[in-house]
Amino acid sequence: MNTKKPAIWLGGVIGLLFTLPLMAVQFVGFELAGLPYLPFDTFDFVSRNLPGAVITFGIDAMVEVIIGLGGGATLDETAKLAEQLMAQGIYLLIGAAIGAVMFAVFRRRDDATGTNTGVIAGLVVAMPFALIVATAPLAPTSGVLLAIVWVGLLYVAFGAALNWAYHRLTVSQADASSTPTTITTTGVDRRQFLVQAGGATAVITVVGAGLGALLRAGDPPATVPLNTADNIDAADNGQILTDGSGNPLPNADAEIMAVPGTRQEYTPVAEHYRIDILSGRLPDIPDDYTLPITGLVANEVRWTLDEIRDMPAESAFITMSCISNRVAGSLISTTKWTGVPMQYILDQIQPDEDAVALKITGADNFDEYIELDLIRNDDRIMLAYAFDDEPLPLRNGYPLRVHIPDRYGMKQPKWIQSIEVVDAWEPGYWVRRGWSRDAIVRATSVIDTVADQAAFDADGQTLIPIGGIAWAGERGISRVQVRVDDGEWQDAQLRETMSDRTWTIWRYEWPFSEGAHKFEVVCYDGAGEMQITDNNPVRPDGATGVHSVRRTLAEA
Ligand SMILES: Nc1nc2c(c(=O)[nH]1)N[C@H]1C(S)=C(S)[C@@H](COP(=O)(O)O)O[C@H]1N2
Ligand SMILES: [Mo]
Repeated sequence: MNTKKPAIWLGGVIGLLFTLPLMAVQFVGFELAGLPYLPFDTFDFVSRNLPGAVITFGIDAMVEVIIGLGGGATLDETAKLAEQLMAQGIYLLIGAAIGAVMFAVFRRRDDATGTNTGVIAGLVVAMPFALIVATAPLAPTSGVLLAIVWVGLLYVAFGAALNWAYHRLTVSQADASSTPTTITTTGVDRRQFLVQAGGATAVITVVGAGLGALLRAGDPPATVPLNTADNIDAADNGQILTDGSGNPLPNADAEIMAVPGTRQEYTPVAEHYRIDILSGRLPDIPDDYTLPITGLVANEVRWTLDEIRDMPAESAFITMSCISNRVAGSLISTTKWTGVPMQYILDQIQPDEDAVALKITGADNFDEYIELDLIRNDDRIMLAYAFDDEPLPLRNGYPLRVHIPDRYGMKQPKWIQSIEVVDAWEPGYWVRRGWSRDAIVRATSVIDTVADQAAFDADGQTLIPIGGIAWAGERGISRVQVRVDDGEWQDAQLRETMSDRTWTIWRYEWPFSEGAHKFEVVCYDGAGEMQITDNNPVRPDGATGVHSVRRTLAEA
């Protein structure tokens, strides 16, 4: 008998198609039993092992697309979404590639019974995924063994399904002289089969994704908003004036007020930006968490959280930014941090003579090194356990994280699992991927609002308040200037800051004129140095450039 074997590209189509329900089933297992969701694990694996630039480029491109589509989410939510979409897209493409390769194999090993080839192919494909699961920075909550068995079963089913499809797609050539012995279909049946397979796939995918989403909806929210409407004082232009415990913020009665529409000077904790290397899941921190500090020390310790909370504590109002924050981006936030000074920790553990740095490792295997000399020279560096007087939210690093003034977030490890005292500084997670070695923050200024709705009359002219933030890390802000339509730079008024480690809220009252306008802002740090006005991308040292806003304004 003469049969026409299905083309390899058909394997790609079927592989892609069948990967959808495979993902849906994984999603249900993920939500129900903490089994792996391979798109995220695979993506995390790839991004760990690929040069950082490739992934960053991909995510940046996705972020542009999502922002272009008009998502109202903040940039970090958008970035997470982009990451997750990319992860699933990549997994689908891998599925297509697997399908094509399997069809190529089936074409060569053309056995009539078939199923065994599919099962074996599935087992082979499962192996690299099992490796990814076994080496994932966050072990699946189901346990690694169960996870690997699950992945094996899924890919056996996948291989068998592909093999079955392969045989359904095998078309017998019109050959009157022989009786078909294999399952044969005609071209019309083939099309029908693809449509049916597509339909069945869609149903399983939708049901699975729906079920997974339902299970997820039952989870408690990751964070509870602490600053609610009752501590927002309308008289202060919608700004929060108290911390989470209801105490007035240090600058609550500052004379200069934020312009309406300026971001919250004190970020509600639930809105604090979040950036980390995990695309899917947050780490599980055990109830009986302890922090081991080991290595080149006289006193190795293993502290409970209660022991750490009983140590001499310090609180500070702190602005932190991600090095990936673009000019005017939302990856920058301010809250009150509480923790134990790292100098106190050093006193307790007594580093050896030849000790040089702390190697800090997170529950996600993120690592970062801090030189002991840096700690000895700066009593503000802290091992933090609270944001806004509450334990750190899990997304922001519960139970412990580090604060280092004047450095971007990449230097402030979250979810600290262990600290090792070592005899050499080494590049940490992001530094190894080509980002700044020291990650010193760069001065930045942003226009948050041109508040035409808050226009007012003074001395016979209409003034429109313009406002925003400026930040230069520990150097502070000495001056902010605004210019309109390439005119003269004009000094803005600076609101007193919450501390010498927070951003500065500024305001400028602009004499209104009708029409289309361009507004620009620059800042100067405490030493009088102007921010870098050239445009630099976020990578490798943090973004710079002048923020400008265009608005067309009409007489009220
Ligand atoms: N364990 C761990 N710590 C981490 C990271 C991470 O991926 N894992 N990301 C760093 C980066 S790049 C930033 S900007 C800050 C963000 O902290 P946040 O999510 O609380 O805003 O955490 C830092 N600490
Ligand atoms: Mo970051």
